[in-house]
Amino acid sequence: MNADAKKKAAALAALEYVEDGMTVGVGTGTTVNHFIAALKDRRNRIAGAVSSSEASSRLLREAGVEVRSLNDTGDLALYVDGADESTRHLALIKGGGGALTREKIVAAASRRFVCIVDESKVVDVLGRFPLPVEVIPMARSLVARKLAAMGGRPVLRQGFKTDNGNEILDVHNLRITDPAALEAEIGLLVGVVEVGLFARRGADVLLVAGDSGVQALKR
Ligand code: A5P
Repeated sequence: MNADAKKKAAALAALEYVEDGMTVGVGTGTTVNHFIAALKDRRNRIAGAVSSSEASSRLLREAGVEVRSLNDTGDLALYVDGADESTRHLALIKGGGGALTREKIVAAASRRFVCIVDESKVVDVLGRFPLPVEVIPMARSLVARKLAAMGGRPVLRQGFKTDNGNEILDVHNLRITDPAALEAEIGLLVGVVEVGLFARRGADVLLVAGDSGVQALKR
């Protein structure tokens, strides 16, 4: 099975968590795009979706799924999203697609976070994937210096603006042995909007697709 087929298998396995009448939190990325495509057949059985990005909103609307505002829905029963890396303890790096802030908001508002990945994303220690940090543009250099002082090598994502009009620093060379502590430390830097570590509120279920099928890891 190639990587995309594994992503699709993980996405289809997440359908099991979708119940009739739900408003589903929907993430961003190539794995979630398979989930959105599969939601098309369920569009008349769910109340709609809260989306974590303009890109996913567009795809949801094309699939006939109503995109709702989180301010109107209140808490969500379910959030489905991918990740760039996950530990077996379900701490994640996200934000490769730049949607980390809205993703973290939807995750915080959801009672169950089902994360869908292919097996290549599961790691022992987070940090091989550069850690995305969304910053207010005027604070970019200030935050970059602080991240460098923490031992990282921040690189500005060239030509990229988030849906919130901000910039992304991708931080290389981190070996993240305490994800919750680093999430808190970076989150407190002035000028940081969000950091793509999802450890304090990690996934509740990790659906990992490999050659032999989809395995569910639970928190
Ligand atoms: C988007 O900002 C990210 O958090 C994605 O969820 C993550 O990058 C996974 O993307 P893929 O499913 O495309 O690998």
